[in-house]
Amino acid sequence: MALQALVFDAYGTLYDVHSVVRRSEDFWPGKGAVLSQLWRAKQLEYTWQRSLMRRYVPFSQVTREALAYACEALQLALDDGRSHALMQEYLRLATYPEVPAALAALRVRKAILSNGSPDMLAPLVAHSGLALDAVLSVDEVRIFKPAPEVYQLAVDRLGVRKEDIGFVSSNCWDALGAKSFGFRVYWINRLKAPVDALGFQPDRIVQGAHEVLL
Ligand code: LAC
Repeated sequence: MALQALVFDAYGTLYDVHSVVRRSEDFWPGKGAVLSQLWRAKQLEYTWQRSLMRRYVPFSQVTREALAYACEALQLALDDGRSHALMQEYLRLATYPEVPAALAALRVRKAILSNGSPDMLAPLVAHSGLALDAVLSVDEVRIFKPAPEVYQLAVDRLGVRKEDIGFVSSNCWDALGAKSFGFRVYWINRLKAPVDALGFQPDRIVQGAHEVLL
């Protein structure tokens, strides 16, 4: 029953991608929340489309291109300066409030496994001060979650059997991708959403990182 390692998704799970709203509001008052939602939705869509097309590019490029799309769709004027400023926000996203203490209290090996590219993850993790044993990026396998190759990367790099890894994500599609692969899965359901209809169920549904392993 005891898990040998916990592997966390980054964006949306440990780090709040909607931290970008405040900076967006400076540029386009009243539009920050809608921009943030569309930006995130397109960012994820592009990862899935690129994975199916076998046209991997790093998440930093995906994120920048999704921002450009979202601004065009919402008719918000984006120049290089604003694009750069918003991309910089991604390097210092806030952690969800319970995350730092929750991770510190978990006495097991902890890693991040993220779609994020190393150029985004390294400054983000450093800025947040979270203590992790490994930060793993899909960049090594050049395909995005929920491709099984990505979850296998955690098995290979941590040297732990998949049955002994607990995977934690707030993104239901990611949680179920991890379950399909064979991890023991905690879905952090902060928004009280229904489970995606993909033929799998998370092992545990929790409200925040502080409920993992309880
Ligand atoms: C990640 C995305 C899925 O961090 O949020 O991998």
